[in-house]
Amino acid sequence: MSYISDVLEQLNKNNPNEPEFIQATTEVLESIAPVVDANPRFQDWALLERLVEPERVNIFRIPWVDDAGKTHVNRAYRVQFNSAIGPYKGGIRFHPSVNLSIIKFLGFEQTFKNSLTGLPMGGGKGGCDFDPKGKSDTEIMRFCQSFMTSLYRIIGPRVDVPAGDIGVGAREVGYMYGQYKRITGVYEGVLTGKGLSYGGSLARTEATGYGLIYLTQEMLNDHNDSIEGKTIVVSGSGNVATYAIEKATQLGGKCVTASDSSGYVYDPDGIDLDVLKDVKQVRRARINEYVNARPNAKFHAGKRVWEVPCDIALPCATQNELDVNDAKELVKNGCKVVAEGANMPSTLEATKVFLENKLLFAPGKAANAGGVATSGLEMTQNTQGLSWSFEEVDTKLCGIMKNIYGNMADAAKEYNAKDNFVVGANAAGFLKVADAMMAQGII
Ligand code: NDP
Ligand code: 2IT
Repeated sequence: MSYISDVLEQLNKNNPNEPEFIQATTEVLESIAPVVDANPRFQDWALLERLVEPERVNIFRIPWVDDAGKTHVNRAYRVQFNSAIGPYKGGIRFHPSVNLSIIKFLGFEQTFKNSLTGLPMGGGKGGCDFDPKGKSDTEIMRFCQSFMTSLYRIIGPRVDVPAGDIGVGAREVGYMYGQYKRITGVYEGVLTGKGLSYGGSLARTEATGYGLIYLTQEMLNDHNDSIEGKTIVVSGSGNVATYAIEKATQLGGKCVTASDSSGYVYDPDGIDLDVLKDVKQVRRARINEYVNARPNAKFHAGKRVWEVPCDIALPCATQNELDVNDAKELVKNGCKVVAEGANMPSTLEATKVFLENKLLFAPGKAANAGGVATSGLEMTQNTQGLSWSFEEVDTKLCGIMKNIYGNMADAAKEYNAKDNFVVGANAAGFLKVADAMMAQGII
């Protein structure tokens, strides 16, 4: 443990203004103590020191001109965190809160998540402090083109393969892909999450949300239970939340909430997906508009969903959206299962509350790995010049999520922490990366 504390101490000194990055690294390092203790060579070869230092951090400016002719400059990042087991792979986020700490934490998490999928993908993440809200379609396009004009020289299908994340969906990926192709003159699978007409994979849109529910169902089955008949509280109303609600509803669960940064809606009859998709995907409107079409539903301005009693909670919006008080309230109201669709939505203290109270808690790097796993399947289809059917991709996705659950449950048992899936996911994800890094020497 003293090796781990020393690394954490140095990490805190080296990254004083990066709270999210410190949070993510602390959670992982503290939970893998038994694995590290069993392998003294890791310390001899400074494995942990190398693991917490990104291989490369790129920071670049994005100038763009709005519809009124005014020039703006945003700051963008691409953190190429770890390429031990494959090319860098991970999404791009457009949100005003984006900074180096957030992109580093996401890249670090991505490294372990990608390892857990069993596919050969390293970890990376990118983003920009650009706010897409209220921008016209042509502004979004010009911004994406400018972003790619700076990004293209550091990415490639065997180098670094970006995808979507908060604020980046099919529309943005399309504009970025077009600009990459225009600059390089090469038609290749450099991005995932592409449209179906130009190399995208069926089921990639649904994959993160569906995968979250497949893993949750597997975890419940393993404990002689299921999603059927459960009341489910979901935060967010973007890509992950929408398809989590869709699959959970198909499996007989009742999802009663959806939210965005303005508040949440509670629908006692279960969220109506047609209405949610119309508000969020078609009209790109605020969540309060949901209640216009659903008279029994209520909008709660400025509130978070965790006050609503439920059996299962699915945080699917953003990091640190669920704090220690929210966790206590969920437990008090009888919640038994938490599965993270977002990346690091629970604070360290909230996670502790879940584990102490013996909830089934599936951490994001396992629970939301279905998105990047399906991105991996898109890469394979692009390389082979194939396009698989929805059922083929969905079946593979389901298999991957079951495997992830099995591997993290086994790892938890092996390290005497049965049903502690924080230990299980971190240990299982870490071991493959550590093995590859040790085999490749001190690089
Ligand atoms: P979207 O942009 O589609 O949706 C994001 C949702 O979260 C919106 O409802 C948004 O509300 C809300 N949100 C974002 N930031 C904040 C904030 N600071 N405070 C409150 N609400 C916020 O993103 P995704 O659904 O793709 O991503 C959601 C989460 O899932 C993220 O943590 C992402 O990293 C993670 N994830 C995504 C994957 C993917 O394939 N897309 C894969 C794995 C994980 P508003 O519109 O008001 O901002
Ligand atoms: O956080 C994530 O795993 C994603 N945003 C998806 C990454 C990807 O490469 O599909």
